[in-house]
Amino acid sequence: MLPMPSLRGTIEVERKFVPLPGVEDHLRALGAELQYELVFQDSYYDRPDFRLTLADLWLRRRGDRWELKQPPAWGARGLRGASTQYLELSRQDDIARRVSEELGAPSPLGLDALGLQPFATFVTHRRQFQLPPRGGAARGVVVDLDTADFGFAVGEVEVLAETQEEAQSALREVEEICQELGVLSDSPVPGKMSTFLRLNRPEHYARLVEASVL
Ligand code: V4E
Repeated sequence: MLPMPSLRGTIEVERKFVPLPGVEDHLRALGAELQYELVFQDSYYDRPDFRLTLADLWLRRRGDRWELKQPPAWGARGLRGASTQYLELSRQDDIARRVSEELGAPSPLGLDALGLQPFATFVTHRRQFQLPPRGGAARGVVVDLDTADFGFAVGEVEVLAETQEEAQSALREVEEICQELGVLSDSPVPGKMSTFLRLNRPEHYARLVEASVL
């Protein structure tokens, strides 16, 4: 595995689950509190040959900001069984640099000049819960309950980490919370994006499954 160049971001360690009725009561019983309720639109972008997503790079526009998720180290995958870890970049200059590099374009090129096209747009209604920090951890665990406008609901347990070492303990914490919530499934639970692609972009979906990205 190659060392990670200096991209500034946070590692999001997460596990998706199927939100069954009563999940909010269960969360509150574990001490979780509703932090906010929010509606937002995401548009995901790629080249027509799916070059970014085939490299497990997820570029989206949320509101007026670009965001990018990529595996935390070059050459790694963002998956560990049913849990995932991705480096989230939110600095607009880092995102343009990383995407330009992946596309072999001279850097820094603006994202508007890279021939990118939106391949998925959907609106999410999110209820975000926060669990208190445990065992001396600096950050609490966040649980998102999402409903997308194409009729799909998913839950996510997530912990943010700054380093790979922190990400390892975050993985354990995420799995522990899923266990306590009774939602620890052995196999990965599909998220909004993979469901959107399966329903609306079957060719793109098939390419990503074939390449073991989804
Ligand atoms: C990383 C990724 C995709 C991008 C969407 O990421 P996700 O965290 O599912 O979206 P969302 O809206 O919850 O973002 P947040 O607000 O938490 O930042 S689409 C596919 N992947 C990779 C991936 C994968 N291969 N398998 C699983 C189970 N999840 C994600």
